[in-house]
Amino acid sequence: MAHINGTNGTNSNKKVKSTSELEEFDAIFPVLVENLTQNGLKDSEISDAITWFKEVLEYNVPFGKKNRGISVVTSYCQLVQDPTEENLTRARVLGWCVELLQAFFLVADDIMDSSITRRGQPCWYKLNKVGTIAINDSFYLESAIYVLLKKYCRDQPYYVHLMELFHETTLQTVIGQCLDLITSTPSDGVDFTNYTLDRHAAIVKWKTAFYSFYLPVAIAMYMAGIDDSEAHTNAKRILLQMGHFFQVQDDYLDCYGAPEVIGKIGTDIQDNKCGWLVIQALNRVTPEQRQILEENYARDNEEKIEKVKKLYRDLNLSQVYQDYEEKSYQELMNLIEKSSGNLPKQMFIAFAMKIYKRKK
Ligand code: GPP
Ligand code: MG
Ligand code: MG
Ligand code: MG
Repeated sequence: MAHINGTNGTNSNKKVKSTSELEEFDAIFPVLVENLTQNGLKDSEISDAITWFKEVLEYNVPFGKKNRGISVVTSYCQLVQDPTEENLTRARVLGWCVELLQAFFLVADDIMDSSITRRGQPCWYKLNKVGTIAINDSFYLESAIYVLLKKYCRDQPYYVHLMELFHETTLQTVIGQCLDLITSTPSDGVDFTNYTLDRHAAIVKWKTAFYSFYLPVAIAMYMAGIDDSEAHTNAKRILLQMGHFFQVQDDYLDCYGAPEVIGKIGTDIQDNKCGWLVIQALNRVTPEQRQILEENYARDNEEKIEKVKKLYRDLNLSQVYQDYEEKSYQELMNLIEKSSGNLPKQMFIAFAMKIYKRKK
């Protein structure tokens, strides 16, 4: 896929270039931490809690790839010629709001998935001093979004759009997480009946695609004054398809990614997840191989996990994935060509460039 390498996907005439944007973006994080904590730290009644929250923010928010957050800024710059410094700062703050939403989800998701590491460090709930306090901390991370939204955007005409968008996106993600969890929690033993591509498509659309792909671009569109439903429907169609591919890739990397590169240790096999790999396996197994899956999937036991991975190797799922990635890229480019309407194709292509052929 040489054609998708060698370009940063941004328009060089625009004010923001992706290389320096990460630095600009990172530079305002300490300012936001200061905003979120300065008043509370001065109030002796609650200062212990706010000191704790400062650590929650610093441990859980800034160490990801930040593709979602930065996409708010790069998309905004694709939609608006010569943005003012003030609006660029606003776009960066809103990008950090998306990163706060992501941190809220991840802190909670790691508890639900019994995960061990995240972004190259122990999951927050795994720290001795944290444990189930992490549940409360995830609520704090969510609340912080609305503090920043109010502080930076309450006078803007799109304030209510953004507030509704964050609320709706949170509900969509909670629905997706519920589908993910109840599909992987059978009432009686391992039961692959519901492990279909249709169920998988529903899980990934709701738990990942809305918040990871539609949300950042929709924020940029509202900031740019684009609020007509046709434009949002077009953008959503493209971005949900991108999000679908992204979560297939996340499922693939859960098994095939190197933990030191992806920053997390996969848990999908022992967690009985309705992931893309097990569905591909189920579609290819002989009756004997299906029995191996039934006896070894969903068990928190290294030898059993290894047997599932060996079966995936025997079925050559790695190649199945490479073929899927190539095909999915072509389909996405066709969809962008066909469905962008009045929106700049480059805005979508730039986002796609960040995820295809990623290793982490
Ligand atoms: C990714 O699933 C989905 C989320 C992080 C959304 C969580 C939603 C909540 C309402 C808490 P995943 O478990 O495959 O992600 P990862 O592989 O990063 O753990
Ligand atoms: Mg998880
Ligand atoms: Mg999960
Ligand atoms: Mg995963």
